[in-house]
This record gives sequence, C-alpha cells and structure tokens, in this order.
Amino acid sequence: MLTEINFDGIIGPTHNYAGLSRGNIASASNAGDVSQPRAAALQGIEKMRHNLALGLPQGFFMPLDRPDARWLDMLATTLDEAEPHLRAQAWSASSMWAANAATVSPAADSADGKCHLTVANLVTMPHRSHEWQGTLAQLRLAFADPAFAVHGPVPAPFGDEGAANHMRLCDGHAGAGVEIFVYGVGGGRFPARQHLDASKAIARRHRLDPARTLFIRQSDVAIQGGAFHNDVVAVANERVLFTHETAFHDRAAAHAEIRAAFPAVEIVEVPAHAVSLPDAIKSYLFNAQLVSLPGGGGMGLVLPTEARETPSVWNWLEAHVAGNGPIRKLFPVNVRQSMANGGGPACLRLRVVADPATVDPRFMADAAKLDAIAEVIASHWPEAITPGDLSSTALVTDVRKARAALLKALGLDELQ
Ligand code: SUG
Repeated sequence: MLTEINFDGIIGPTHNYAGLSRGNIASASNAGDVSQPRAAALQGIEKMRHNLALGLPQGFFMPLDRPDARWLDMLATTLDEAEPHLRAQAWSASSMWAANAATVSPAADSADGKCHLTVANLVTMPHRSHEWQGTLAQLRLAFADPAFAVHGPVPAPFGDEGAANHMRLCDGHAGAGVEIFVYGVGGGRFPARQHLDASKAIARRHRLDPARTLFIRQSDVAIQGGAFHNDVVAVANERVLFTHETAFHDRAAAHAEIRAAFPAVEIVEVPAHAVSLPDAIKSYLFNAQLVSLPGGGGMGLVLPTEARETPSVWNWLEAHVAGNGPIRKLFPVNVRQSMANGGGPACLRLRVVADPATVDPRFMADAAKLDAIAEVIASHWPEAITPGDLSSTALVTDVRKARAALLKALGLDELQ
C-alpha cells in the first residue's frame, strides 16, 4: 500500500561545528564549538523511535564516507595537507539533513506513474557539493524497484537543495497532488540556494502536469533573515499549508495561486505580529514534521524543543491547538546537536510516498533495528569533536571504523 515514509539521515560520526553555511545563522553562530557526535546521533535515533511509536512508517539513510579523501584528491590535496577550510569541508557530516538529499515526486503526480527522485546537487555550499555522489549510490540501492525512477543531479550552476524547497498538497498522500517548488533570487547578503531553473528542470524530468505544478518565489526578507531554505518558514501536509506571513515574495499572489491550483487547501498562516521572523527562525517552528496521525487522529507537529522555549511560538501553538485548527497535537523532540548547525526535525528527514514492500528492507526501520543502530553509535561514535581534532589521523581511523561497523550491522557493506 502506498504510504508516506520518512527517511531520516543517521547523524554521522564526524558531526562538527565548522561554521560552513553562510546565511545559516545557527551554523555561523556555533562555529568553533565542541560537537557531540554520539549524543547527536542518539538524538536522531530517539526522534525516529518517537515517530515509529506514533505509527508512522520510518526509514533511514547511512552517513556518507567522511572525511571525503576522494574529493580532496580531486582538488589535488590530501587530508594532511589541505588548507583548513577545505579540510573542514571534507569532514562535514551534512548529509544528515536528508531533506536536502533529493526532490521526490510521488507516482500519482507523474505522467509515467513512477515515483521520481532527483538527487540534489547542493552546489551553493562547497561542503555540501560533494554529497550527491554518495547519496545517489544510496538512493539507487534503496529505490531500485521499478516503482521508482532515480535521477542524477541537475547540472551546475543551477543550485538545487532538494525537498527543503518543495511542498505538496493532496487529498491523502497516495492521490494526485499539487507540487510547489519554492525558489530564491540571488543578489542579497546571503545566497539564494534554490534556483528556478533547477526546480523547472526537476518538474520536467519528473513528468509533472504543468497544471498541478507551481513555482513560487521565496521572499528576500526570509532569506536575508536566515531562512536559507523554504522549510525554515513553511511546511505542507495533505491539505494543510502551515506558513509564516513572510515566507513568500508576493504573499497575496502566492496564496491565490495555491488556492487556484488546490481549492481545498487550508492555509494556516502565522502572522509576524504574533511570531516574529527571528523567533520563527530561532525556534524552527516551521522546520517541523507535520504528520497525519494514523487512525484519524488529525495532524500532529513534531517540532524541536526550542519551539517550547520560545514564548511567542509556544503561545501561538497552544492557542491553535485549543482552537479548531488542523494541528491537533504537539510533539517536541530534542535534536539540539543538529539544531546548532541549523537542522531541525524536518531537515533530518526525506519524505517518500511508496509501498514499503518496494523499498530495500535494509533501509526500513523497526524498533529492534533502531536499538541495534543505537548500540553501534554508543560504542563507536566519538563523544566529542573539537575544531583541532579535524587534523587528527587517529580520529580519521576511528570515524571510518565507526561507519564501517554501522554498514556491517545493517548488511550494507556495498556502500563502503
Ligand atoms: O545546509 N547546515 C545545513 C543545515 C541544513 C538544514 N536543512 C534544511 N533546512 N532542510 C545547511 O546549511 C552546517 C554545517 C557546518 O557549519 O559545519 C550545515 O551545513
């Protein structure tokens, strides 16, 4: 049966704070801090356990091979000799943010009836520009069934950041939907990471119906305020679009276009006077998983604990839940280690509408498997990484062993 599956990126053993993402306020302000890869990865597992316990199908992706010596080799340098900025870019565990792995169009939206996935090129940020090769290898394995079509990246220089700038409205996940691609226009202090030409190329490649495909411009205010992806200011699930007032460039026109394409839409907009853009970004209110609770329980919002700690946000949410809004339940989860690099609950997952029976079972989670993964993490992931540790050869050996142990535990050695 077709259902929405959330694939979370398992947080890799090299998780660290190198301040690599310009325009991402958390990444910049925590640069140089000591990271806790073990705690980070266990927080990610805990989130998966939580969602599985809600009755939501859950999958996962493996961390990539980092530090990426092959990439440094292409730059004619080595882990020992690389300049510090290149070394940090080679070490990044940024593939944990699976929302940036690919753009996914469910089968019902495509002319050929296949579920299409295009791996994101992530070319705007050097540390993320070398993720797609490892991610593509994994997507080809997980989604090898003929129900899927897995595509390589859109060519540079057209920046593509995957599902983080893509929303879908539908009556039930399995049915045909309206796909909304949100793009940014450059020229400001911070880069626009999703380009319109990339989004259009993906829509063509996925054989989407132009009548059910929208391209909407992200507001400069949001980008320059630190919303480096649309999923920092908006999230959609089934008929609901949950969005901040400042998310789109031309708010009224965007809402009108969305209503015209999908008349049943329920737009839940948080006004800036209730929650300021800085509060929305600091709390990651919108970087939440808006999920349909099994058994007709309405929708729930799996959101970071930071949202509970931000009074304007929590007040708005409590009033919404107490009223007649579509979000019936709030589930704060602790993903602080990821949050400190600008990655909330929604960044950590990629949504794929699929029949779980068509997915390679090695990528599907159950409680026992999550326990086994947690055990590998607890015994192999480093407890802490300081900026100076990135030049330690002993640490390189340790993190490679850690990843190899995980691949082995899951029967995924071919990703070595
Ligand atoms: O690309 N942070 C990521 C966070 C991605 C969040 N994803 C979504 N919003 N979907 C980024 O900016 C920081 C890494 C560092 O600074 O070490 C980083 O890459």
